[in-house]
Amino acid sequence: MSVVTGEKEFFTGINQIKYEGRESDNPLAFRWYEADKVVAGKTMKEHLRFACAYWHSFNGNGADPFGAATHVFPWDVKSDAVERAKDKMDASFEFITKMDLPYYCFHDIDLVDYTNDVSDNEKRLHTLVEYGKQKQAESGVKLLWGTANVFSHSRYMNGASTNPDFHALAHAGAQVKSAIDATIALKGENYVFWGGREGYMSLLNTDMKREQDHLAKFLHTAKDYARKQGFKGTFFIEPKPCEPTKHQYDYDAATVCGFLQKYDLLGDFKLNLEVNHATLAGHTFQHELQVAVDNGLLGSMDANRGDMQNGWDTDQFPNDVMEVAEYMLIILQAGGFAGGGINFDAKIRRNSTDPSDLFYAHVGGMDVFARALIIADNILQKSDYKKTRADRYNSFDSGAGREFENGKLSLKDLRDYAASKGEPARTSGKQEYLENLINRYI
Ligand code: XLS
Ligand code: NI
Ligand code: NI
Repeated sequence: MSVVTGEKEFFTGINQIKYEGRESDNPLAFRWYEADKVVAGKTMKEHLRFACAYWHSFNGNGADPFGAATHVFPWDVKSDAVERAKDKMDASFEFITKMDLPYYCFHDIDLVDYTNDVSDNEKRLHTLVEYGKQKQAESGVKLLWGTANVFSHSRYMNGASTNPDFHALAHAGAQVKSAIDATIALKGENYVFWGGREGYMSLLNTDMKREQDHLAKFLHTAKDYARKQGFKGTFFIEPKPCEPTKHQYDYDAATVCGFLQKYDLLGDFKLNLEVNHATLAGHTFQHELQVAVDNGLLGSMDANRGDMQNGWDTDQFPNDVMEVAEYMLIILQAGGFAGGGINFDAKIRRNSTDPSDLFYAHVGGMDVFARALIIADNILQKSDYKKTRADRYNSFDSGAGREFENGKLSLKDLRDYAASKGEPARTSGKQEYLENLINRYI
């Protein structure tokens, strides 16, 4: 990959970020992420498949419900929307290539501002897609996934595909159609549905069954269109329990697995799991990963972290080595992502106002995952972690336990076994032992 700048360089004074190793004290260098280093049979780049989230990095301006923008972007000055969008794309490819990120992800309206004119929006997006093709060709950067933002516009205040007004649903269809077209044109490897408004604020005014039927019908309609256009990638559903709705239908991994099965969407759809969404649902991210793996649905992940002391989607950059090591243990044992990667759906803080802050954030996130990959690989290769867990179940490996697993024992057989064997021995779950084992490999 080579650094790609447009006519103007936006992140002046910051060069290509390189691997300098553990001893480096350069804050703009990797200490762990070495793209071509082979770990567990693949390079770090192939395992981790990092992506930059266009919306947080190049649109998110630091505004919050209590205050105006604090991030003033030099690419956001021209008055013409398309020219402004091209500057933003120049800045984004400059950043992505300087960071050595192999992928990016976007919503339709991240690339270029939309108006209320459907045909004009299609034209605008098409222009940026053509520009993006050139940028991708020059840099080698690829599109991990595209999506449509069908939650910000006021017409979606009652939902997009679950809106009680069919007219609003049709607008969501128009946006998803052109976002799918853009994703295909840019050789996007996957397409994401995050249903931010697909849920309810009050059950008093909501026909939940009808809305969920509409959501499923909409997903089928979109999938059929994309397949007809030749899209070969995977569709991902991104679960989140709430925010902005009180209750989002794609609540968590287990809920979405049931939904996909009920509505006959397995086969085309997998999961894009996000750390901060798991914690909002009252789960660890490890739990969400394991649910997806156990159902054969681990597609991709949005990397970030929440805040222990508050309860919303703060989307901070990941930095906890022990926790991320536990994610990587699950991901490695599962054989990696099905088509997806690690998208930094994370934003720098409102008061992080230096251009270098975006670099520090990604350096930290990439390093913590690279380090976690090495730790997880060491644990799997060198320790008795897997054996300790498997041994807990060894009473099912032979004899009556095995017969039970094979469906050969009746309830009466269980009773007779219990009666003849007396009390079971107490067997330790060894939780503290395993917790210490992770720390030992850090
Ligand atoms: C919001 C979601 C969103 C999706 C893409 O909470 O994480 O950013 O990833 O629409
Ligand atoms: Ni996300
Ligand atoms: Ni999120």
